[in-house]
Amino acid sequence: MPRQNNNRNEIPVKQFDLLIRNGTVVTASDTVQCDIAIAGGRIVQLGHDLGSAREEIDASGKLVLPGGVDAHCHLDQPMPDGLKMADDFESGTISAACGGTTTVIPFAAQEKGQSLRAAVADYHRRAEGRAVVDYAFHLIVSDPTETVLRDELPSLIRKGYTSFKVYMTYDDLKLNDREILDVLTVARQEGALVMIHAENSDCIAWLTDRLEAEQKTAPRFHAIARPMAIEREATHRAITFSELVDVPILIVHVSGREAVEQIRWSRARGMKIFAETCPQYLFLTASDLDQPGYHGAKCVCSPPPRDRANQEVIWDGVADGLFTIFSSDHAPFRYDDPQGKQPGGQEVPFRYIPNGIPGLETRLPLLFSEGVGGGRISLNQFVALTSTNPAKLYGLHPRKGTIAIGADADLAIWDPQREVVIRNADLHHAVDYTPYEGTRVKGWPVTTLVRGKVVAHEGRMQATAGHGEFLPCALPEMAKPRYRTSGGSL
Ligand code: DUC
Ligand code: ZN
Ligand code: ZN
Repeated sequence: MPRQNNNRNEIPVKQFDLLIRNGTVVTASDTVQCDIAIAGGRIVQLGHDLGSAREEIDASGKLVLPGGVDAHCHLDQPMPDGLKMADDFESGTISAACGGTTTVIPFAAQEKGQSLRAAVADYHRRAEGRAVVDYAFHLIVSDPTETVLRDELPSLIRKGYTSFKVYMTYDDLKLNDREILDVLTVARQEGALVMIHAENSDCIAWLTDRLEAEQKTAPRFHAIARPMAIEREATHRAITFSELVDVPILIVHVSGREAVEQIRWSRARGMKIFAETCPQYLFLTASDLDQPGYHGAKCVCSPPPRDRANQEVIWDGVADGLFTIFSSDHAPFRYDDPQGKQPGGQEVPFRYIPNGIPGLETRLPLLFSEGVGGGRISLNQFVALTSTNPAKLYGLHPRKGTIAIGADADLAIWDPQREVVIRNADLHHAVDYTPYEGTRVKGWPVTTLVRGKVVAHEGRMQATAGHGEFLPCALPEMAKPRYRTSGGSL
C-alpha cells in the first residue's frame, strides 16, 4: 500500500503523486531495475533518484508489470432462455483487479433483430458507474442486415468499437458463410478486426442428436459432440474467408493441435491470421467434464478442453509466438443456480448447459506460475501475451499494455515467491466455483493500480465502483491487411 510522505522539512525537487521504488520493471521487451514516477494517472518518469512524491510504494523484491489486458471476457451479457451471467461490471472488474488485470474488453452483443447501436447503448448502461478497471467493448454481430453493414457498423467503428466477434455456431448468434464474408468486407474497408468463433454448427447439431438418441446426455458428452475435427474445419474455413476478402482475422479460443496446424499453415502462406488461447486449454482436459454426478457441467465451455497431448501443443504455440494473445474467455455461470449450469433448477442434457467457465482472476497467476515459473516462457513473453499484445491488437497501445512515459499508470506489482492454493472462497467473482480449485501456483499480483490509483491490494478492494473508464479503441495497426491490394480474389 502507498505510504504517506510526511517529511515536511524536505523541499521537494519534484512532487509526484506516487513513486514506486526499488521494483524490477518488466515490459514485453525489457527487464530493468528502476523507479516509476506517476502524476495525473500517468507514468511521467522512469529512473533513479527521481525526487519525492506524496505517496510511495516500496516494491523491493517485487516485479512491476503492466496491468493485464483481458481482451476476451463476458460480463453481464444479456442471455436467452432465463439464463444470467453471475458477474456484472462491478464484481467482474473487482475480480479482474485482484488478479492483476487493469483493462477488460467484454462484448456488446447484438440480439437477432436488434439494432447494433441499441446493443451498444444497452451495454453502456450496464457498465456505467460500476467498473473498477478500465474497459473497452468488442461488438458481437449476430444480425448483419443491410443497415448494420452499411451504416451502423462503419459508424460504430469510427466511434471506437473497432473489433467484433462473429460466431460459426450457437443458434442465437451464428452467421452463415456469406454473412461472415459480408462482415469481413466491412472490416477490411474500415480497418477493423474480426474475431471468429470457429466450430462447425451443423456437425455439432448432428453429433448432439445422435448422442441424445443413445441417451448420452451427461456433461462429458459435450466434449464428444465438439471434437477437434469440427474446430479444424471451421478454422480452415475462416482462414479461407480471410484470404478471399484479404483481411486479417483473429481465431479466438484455440483448443488444440488440429486448429493450430491450420493456423501454422496459413502463416506459412504469409497470411495475417492472429490466434488466441485461454487457460482452459492449458490447465483442463475433457476428463474434467467427467466428474461424479453432474459436476462436469462446471467445465462445459466451447471449444471444450482436449487432452494432455493437446495441452502441450498449445504450450508450444504460447512459447513460439503462434498465439498473439492469452485471454480468459471468462463466461460466468453459477453451478448451483437455475439461471446458471442447472437451468430451471434441473440437471439438464449437455446441450442445454450454458457454455463458459470463470477465469478473470486466475488467468494471470496460472500462466505466470506454470509458464514463467515452469520455464516455458520468459517474463517478457508473459507481459506480451497478457498485456502488450492485446493492447496493440485492439488499438489501446501505448496508453495501455506497457510501462512507458506517457502511458496510463496501470500496473500490477507481483510477488514472484508468493505461493497460493487457488480456492473459490478467496476469489472475487460472483461464481460459486472455480475449475482450478486446489491448484497450487507460485507468483501472485499483490497490488494493482489503475491510472495511478491502487484498486486492489492483498485481495482487498481499494477503489469504488465507477473508477473504471470506458476506452474507445483506435483502429488496430497490427490488423492492417498485409498487402493493400484491390481486395483478395476480387
Ligand atoms: N464459449 C464461447 O464461445 N463463449 C463463451 C464461453 C464459451 O464457452
Ligand atoms: Zn466463442
Ligand atoms: Zn467468449
